[in-house]
Amino acid sequence: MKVVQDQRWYNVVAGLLIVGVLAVSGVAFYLASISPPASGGAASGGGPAYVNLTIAVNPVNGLDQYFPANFTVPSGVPVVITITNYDTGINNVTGMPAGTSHTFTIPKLGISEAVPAAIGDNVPSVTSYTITFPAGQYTWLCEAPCDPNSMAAPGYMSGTVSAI
Ligand SMILES: [Cu+2]
Repeated sequence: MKVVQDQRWYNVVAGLLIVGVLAVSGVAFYLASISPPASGGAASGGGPAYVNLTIAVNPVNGLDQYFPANFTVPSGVPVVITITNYDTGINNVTGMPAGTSHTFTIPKLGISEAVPAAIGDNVPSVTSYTITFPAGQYTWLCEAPCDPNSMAAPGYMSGTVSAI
């Protein structure tokens, strides 16, 4: 009888440990997803460079935000910009496909790319675009009417790309 009780106790402890590990790894995944590298690595030999941007809700103030909004890329080589979007909101943008959530627009280069809405809660859309930047500073912005407060605050739905 006592042995059976002990076994149950061990099962409960093992279950709690598993739940704890899952919770910790879930938080770690979330933090990793909202903290991508600040810039892509410059490729040697003129190959592509890579930048990862994440659109998510700012955990402090609840605003939609690009992470990071300001970043540096190598100039004169293709830069693969991958945008992971956790926002399920759809915003109608003239000239963009249905289901567009945000845009990544660089007026100076005449570039405007659609970012599709997330597929579901915690199931992001992932979209990549390749852009070659001449050396210089470029303002980017989101043209979707996604959140007036985000759009009014630099660093949320607008920022600067420095191509060096
Ligand atoms: Cu936006």
